[in-house]
Amino acid sequence: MATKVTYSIPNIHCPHCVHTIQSEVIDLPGVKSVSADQEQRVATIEFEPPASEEKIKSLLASIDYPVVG
Ligand SMILES: [Cu+2]
Repeated sequence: MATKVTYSIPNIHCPHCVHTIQSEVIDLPGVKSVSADQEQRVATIEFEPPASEEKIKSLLASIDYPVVG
């Protein structure tokens, strides 16, 4: 069963950030969709195992877009 979570990512500041986040996170096995928003600085990610919140947060931190909150 897929889970949909919206993460706050303050480092999002331009369309390039949106593109980078979307293209990196979608490559994680189990991730179904990624929608990043430049204005609100959030990314909504739909995923199922083997993806997990821990893996998604770890990936985002590794590409310099750490999740806050
Ligand atoms: Cu940017």
